[in-house]
Amino acid sequence: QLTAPTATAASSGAAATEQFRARQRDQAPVADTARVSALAGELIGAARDIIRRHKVTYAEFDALKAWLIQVGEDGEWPLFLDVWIEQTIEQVANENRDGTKGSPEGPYFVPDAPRLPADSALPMRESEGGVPLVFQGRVTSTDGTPLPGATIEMWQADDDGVYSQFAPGLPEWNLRGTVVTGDDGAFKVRTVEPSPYEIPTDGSCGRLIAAAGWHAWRPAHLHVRVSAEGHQVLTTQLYFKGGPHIEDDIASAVKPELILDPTPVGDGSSREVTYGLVLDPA
Ligand code: MBD
Ligand code: FE
Repeated sequence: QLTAPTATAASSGAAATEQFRARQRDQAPVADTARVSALAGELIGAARDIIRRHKVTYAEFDALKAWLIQVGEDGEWPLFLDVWIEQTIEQVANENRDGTKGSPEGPYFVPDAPRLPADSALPMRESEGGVPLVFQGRVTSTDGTPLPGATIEMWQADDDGVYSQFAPGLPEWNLRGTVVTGDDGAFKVRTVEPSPYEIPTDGSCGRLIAAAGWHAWRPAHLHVRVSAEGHQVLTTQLYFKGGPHIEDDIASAVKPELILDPTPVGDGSSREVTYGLVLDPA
């Protein structure tokens, strides 16, 4: 196990904010005036209701202002929104799909990870920590048709619970890759089991968690973003049966269908799991 310098809230937040901005830059506005008025109006109305119901004081209003300002300064808006809000956006976006269930993308996706053949290891360090894991299966359409040439973009935390490009001292593409499925839609990826993820305790999200007396943890998870011609992109996460915080994810994103139950291989020092990824036609 390698020891990396720890990620500060401000450094991982700045990287997440920059990643988001880079991908958002060319997006057209999505809402018309009437919809902006309805959404912003109801949001403001909901805040006013909370103030009345709880008799929010000036001291609390000022604490909120100071906190909101600091979230931006820490670059933690992507983290805050993806931890507490994205699960509901995902539910609404995917409510009519029949394929594999979705789960939030989160703040740590980076496009264009190295392309890898169907039977591959994710890029990792020579002495990468964590239990070695073989993650294998097939990408199919909802009617069962195998999807060769599909891409599975994978990213995950390492054994220290941190993501490359968002924590210092890691190779750029560590535990990130774009796996291309074979003729029969099959893939077989060698990686390591990630550790649970802790929201940085030294930033604004951490201060909220401490002030509210919550815990800061997400259960261990693998991220996948699966694309194939003629199909809707699937963004989801796969979790590990029985792992810490599988029942009390701070991001409320675990679904029973997304829980892996890997079996020990050989002397039990590594594990493997087979899981099918099913895409809805476009
Ligand atoms: C993560 O690693 C993550 O996957 C989500 C959804 C939110 C915060 C951190
Ligand atoms: Fe994550």
